[in-house]
Amino acid sequence: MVTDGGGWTVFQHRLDGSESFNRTWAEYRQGFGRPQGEHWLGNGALHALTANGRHTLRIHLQDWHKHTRHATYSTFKVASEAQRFRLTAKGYSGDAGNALSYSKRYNHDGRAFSTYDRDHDRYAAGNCARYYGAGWWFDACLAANLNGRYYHGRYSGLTDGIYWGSWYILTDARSGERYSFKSVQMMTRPRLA
Ligand SMILES: [Ca+2]
Repeated sequence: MVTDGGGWTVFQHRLDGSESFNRTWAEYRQGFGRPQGEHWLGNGALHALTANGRHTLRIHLQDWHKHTRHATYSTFKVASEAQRFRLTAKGYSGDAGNALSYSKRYNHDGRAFSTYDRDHDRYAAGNCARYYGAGWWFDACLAANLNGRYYHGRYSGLTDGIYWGSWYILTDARSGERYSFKSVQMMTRPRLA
C-alpha cells in the first residue's frame, strides 16, 4: 500500500459488500475477511500495532461518482481489550471532515468498541451496534460508521450504511434518502518524527 510514502497497514477495507461487518466481539477481536478483499484486521492486532510509539490514522472514502476524500488523524491508538479497545483519534486534517469528533454529542474519539453482543456505547436505552448492525466505536450513537451495511449509494430507512457524517450529510433534505460509500480504507502507520 503506497500512500504518502508508504508504510501503511490497511486494517479495514470495504469495496463490494462481500463480507458481513455485523460480527461478534470475538470476531472483531480476531479479525475477519481476506487481506486482498473486504476485511477487518482485528482489534487485538490494532492494539498491538498502536500500543507503542505514536501512530497516524488515515481514512480514504470514495463515493459512487468517483470522488475521493480523506481524513487523517495524527494521533491514533486502540486500547487493550481490558479497556474495551477504546479509540483515540485526534489531530484531524484532510478534506472529508472530522466525523470522528463531529460534535460534543457525537464524538467517537475516546469511545469504547461495541458489537451486537457487547454494549459499551453511551446510548442508555439500547445497543447501537445491534441497532446499526456493525461493530464500531459508537457514542450515542453515531456521526460516522465505516463498518455499516454495504449499499450501492442511496438508500432509505435506518442510517445503517457506510456513513461519514461530515462529507455526506445524514439525510438528503429533498428526498429523505441516505448515502453509503462505494469504498473505504482505514490504515495506520508509525508517525514520522
Ligand atoms: Ca447502550
